[in-house]
Amino acid sequence: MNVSLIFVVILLNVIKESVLVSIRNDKVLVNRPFNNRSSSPTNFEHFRRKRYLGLSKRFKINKRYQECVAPDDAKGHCKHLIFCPMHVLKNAKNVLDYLCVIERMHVGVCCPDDIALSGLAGSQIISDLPGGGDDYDEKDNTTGCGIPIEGNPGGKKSIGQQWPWIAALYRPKEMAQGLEQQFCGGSVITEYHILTAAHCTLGLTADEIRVRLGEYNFAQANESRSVDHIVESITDHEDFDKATYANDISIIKLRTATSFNSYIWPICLPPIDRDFVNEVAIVAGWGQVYYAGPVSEVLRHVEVPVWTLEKCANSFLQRITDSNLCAAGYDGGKDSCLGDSGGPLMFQLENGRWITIGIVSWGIGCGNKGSPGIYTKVSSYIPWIIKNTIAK
Ligand code: 4AZ
Repeated sequence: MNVSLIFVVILLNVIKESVLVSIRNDKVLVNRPFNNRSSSPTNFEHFRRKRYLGLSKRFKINKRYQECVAPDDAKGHCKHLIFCPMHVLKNAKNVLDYLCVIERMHVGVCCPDDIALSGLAGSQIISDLPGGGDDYDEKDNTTGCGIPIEGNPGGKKSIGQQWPWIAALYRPKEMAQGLEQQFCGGSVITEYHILTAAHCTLGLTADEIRVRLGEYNFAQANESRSVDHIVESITDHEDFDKATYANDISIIKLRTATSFNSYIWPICLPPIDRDFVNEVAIVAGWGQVYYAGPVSEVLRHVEVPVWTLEKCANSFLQRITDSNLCAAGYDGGKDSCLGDSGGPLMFQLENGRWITIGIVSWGIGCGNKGSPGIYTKVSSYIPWIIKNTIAK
């Protein structure tokens, strides 16, 4: 072994060590529900049994915003999605024509005035929870998307309940030499829908993918209460470009609705007006623990700062657009990797709710200093997500 060979071996070990920490299991972040719910409507009797997807606590105000033209040229007002019956959208030829923006922050829908008066009616995005049971406190109306409910009564949340919106996409055993091969991640956004990356699902049919929810350790049977779901349909973004990975977003619809509990819970979609540059987000997944290394049996996560688009674009020859987010440790080592694709880049809002701001898309290697992970920016795709989930 000559001197240069020894040098190469040492260098390889240094690189390996630094990327090994790419996704670690840190302590749980402050994750307490926000309890000031003064703006919540309390006069809906059935409200307590419903969980819904929203963009922040304010989306619950059943208020008429700006005037607009609703489907069939009806006079309407912009309203939060949960307050407009979804058949209004389903009947519209082009759903996107009837979306509107509320206070520069939320995506709403132009709801006809004559049917928008009845209050909480948009049932399709209200997710029913199992009534009663260990995991669900009937009296608890302080949680919704992005705020996991506590685990066992009187007990602490287990590590498998830390990120209950994370979905694992895997190849069914019979199609993968008898082994369940997890190949991508995703996030639960409604009881039927998983948000993931188009490059994860492209070219695969529904029966070639299974979705496991509530999983933590793939190698251990009973440490969480995981549930396997059959896929009903896959909707890749129509403009996904497999050469550039532009519009790397896809929705998986489950054949049967999932039940929400302390292991399975939806994450919120982000507000559209906020840019998360310089904030610290978290990416989680079962992907490779270093570039070209083994995948992880347990769900790992790591904190990653969100880079400015300029700094990010300067790091790549490829085009980085404002529908992308870039995130990674500035010194390398903290990053997502192969197998984490499709999973969420998560951020906790000041009100305690977790939102998904990015979808793991691509990168050059993993954890290399100066080369962050590239994410699909979820806030750029809210109308597309609505069109392909609740309005479909
Ligand atoms: C991948 O190919 C991949 N370091 C995902 C994330 C990153 C690189 C590659 C980011 O799935």
